[in-house]
Amino acid sequence: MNLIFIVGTAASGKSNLTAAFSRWLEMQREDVMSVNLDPGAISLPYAANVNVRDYIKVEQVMEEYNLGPNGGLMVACDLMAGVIDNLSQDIEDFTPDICLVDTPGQMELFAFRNLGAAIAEKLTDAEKGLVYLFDSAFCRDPLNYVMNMFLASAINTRFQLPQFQVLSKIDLLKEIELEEIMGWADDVNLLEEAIDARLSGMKKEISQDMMEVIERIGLDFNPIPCSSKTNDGFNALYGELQRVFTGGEKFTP
Ligand SMILES: Nc1nc2c(ncn2[C@@H]2O[C@H](COP(=O)(O)OP(=O)(O)OP(=O)(O)O)[C@@H](O)[C@H]2O)c(=O)[nH]1
Ligand SMILES: [Mg+2]
Repeated sequence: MNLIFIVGTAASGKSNLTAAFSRWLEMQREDVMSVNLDPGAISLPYAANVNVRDYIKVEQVMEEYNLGPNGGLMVACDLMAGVIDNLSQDIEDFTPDICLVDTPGQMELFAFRNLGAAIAEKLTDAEKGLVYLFDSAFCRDPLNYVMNMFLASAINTRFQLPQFQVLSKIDLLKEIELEEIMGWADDVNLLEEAIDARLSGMKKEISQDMMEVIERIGLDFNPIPCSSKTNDGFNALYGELQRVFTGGEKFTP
């Protein structure tokens, strides 16, 4: 079994990717299941086979501890540590060949505290990977693109898993915008030129400094352009997952 965590900033398209890509994988006759690890996801665009909300619901935590939405989500995420065994058992009951794991909306709660990496380690013994979403809605601006590279690098440092980058929601981009962003991914000089031409002052300096740090971390950036509305890019994402995990074979023989 392979377990793929879907991670990204708030509203970057994690849940919709989990929904659309798992449906798409089913059509490729893969034995796929979806797991929701977001205790705050009151409605989901897919029927989760395993759901943390069977054990912890953010609205109950808010009421019980008298907290607002963010405090509630923080405590709910902390409580998740106590139900990992239940979730592991639930996943084991299904034993699919590939398992997509949707993660909490507030990425920092999951990824930048010990919780995320601990869950990733303890949830199953399966081989794991991570998809990091670059939200197209923000990536037109080179500063935001660089910030996403930085976050992706931080996630990589934290989780130490094979990591795939996806540029999400590409149906929202004009052809020319998509070409420009993919150009930045192909050739760092083009990104540096865009930073130089389109940013000024602090924004420019920060982008340049972050680029240096990102280069030092050395993560490879080839975001796969995808859309959960049109299923664009799913074939390429599937190909990359297969290349890394199965040597190019299907997950379900
Ligand atoms: N056009 C378009 N919209 C998308 C796509 N994927 C997600 N969205 C929209 O983006 C918003 C957020 O999508 P979600 O899938 O809920 O994102 P998320 O990362 O799970 O969000 P949180 O869990 O709340 O952080 C919703 O309004 C979706 O309809 C896409 O591929 N194309
Ligand atoms: Mg979500």
